[in-house]
Amino acid sequence: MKRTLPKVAQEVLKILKKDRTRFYSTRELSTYFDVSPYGIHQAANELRDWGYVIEEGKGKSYRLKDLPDVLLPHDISENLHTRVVGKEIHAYKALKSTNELAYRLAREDAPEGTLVISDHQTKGKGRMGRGWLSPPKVGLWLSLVLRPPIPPARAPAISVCTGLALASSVREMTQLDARIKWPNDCVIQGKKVAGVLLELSAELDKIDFVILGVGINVNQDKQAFPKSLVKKATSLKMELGEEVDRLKLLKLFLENFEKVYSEFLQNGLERLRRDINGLSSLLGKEIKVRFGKKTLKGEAKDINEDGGLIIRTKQGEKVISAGEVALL
Ligand code: BT5
Repeated sequence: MKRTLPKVAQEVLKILKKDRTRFYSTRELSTYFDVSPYGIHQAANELRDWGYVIEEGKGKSYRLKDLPDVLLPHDISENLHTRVVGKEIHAYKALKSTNELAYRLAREDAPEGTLVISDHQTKGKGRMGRGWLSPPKVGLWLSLVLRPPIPPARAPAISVCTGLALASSVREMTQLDARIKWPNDCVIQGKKVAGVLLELSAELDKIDFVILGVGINVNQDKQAFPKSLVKKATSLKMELGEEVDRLKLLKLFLENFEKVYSEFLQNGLERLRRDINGLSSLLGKEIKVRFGKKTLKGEAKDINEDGGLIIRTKQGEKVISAGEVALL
């Protein structure tokens, strides 16, 4: 069920957030806007229902003691410095897959930048029918509706741009050495901390919309990963040794993504390429790429205008637009 916090409760919350050490009396709260003391009482209860810890003091006064450990639309949009991304937010406690819902919303004309986010995914999707583990409260599982005016062949560039926004956001927030692993991963010391899934609705020469799915492992402990993933996957908490604020990271990512995406729409990858290559985990390394039933070996050289990987092989330079990469 889509959730929105009623307006009065949102206003009360804003005031309580200003100073979390003090109690605000009902009288004081009701002078900020035209609401009866009973309305304030109701708003406090509403906030409690959403997981905010509201303490009641003497003479019907209220203090915000703690925030809920879930991502709520009004918290996401507060001080979010974007023009388009995240202007419409659909936040859920649990969904099968944020990509799936975003796809439906896009078909119903959801605007560019619409954000779908869920605390938990019961059937998170990876590429090519694979799954994506998305346990509750420890990650960022989100999708954005995009409507880029580019031909479908250039769509992989969006995946690489997202990798740049992911790696930069993680670096900025944690100082960890997060890198872009072409085509759709963000890795730390070779372990996957985030993945990107692009789903397209397009005609031959024109994209109708792109659903950009992003999963970031934030606060999982090692036990959250099955044995098969322990060597391949990691979370920011596991790398940093402490929890990371999911809300802060989400906003940073949305802001960084918007910057990178608008630069891409204006000038393609021309100027972004240097940053992308600078943060690549593959560049200059000997790699093996599997795509379809083929395998190619060589040195990762560069990315091209469409986000394809340029590899120097014994047979000369080759470009591939998607595949699985391993270091040799
Ligand atoms: C991806 O696929 O990396 C794309 C992941 C996209 C997930 C987001 S979450 C929000 C949005 N809604 C969705 O339903 N999906 C998107 P791929 O490169 O195919 O990697 C999938 C493989 O990574 C799996 O087969 C596992 O081996 C591994 N894996 C699964 N869950 C993982 C996790 N949480 N962290 C790291 N690796 C994982």
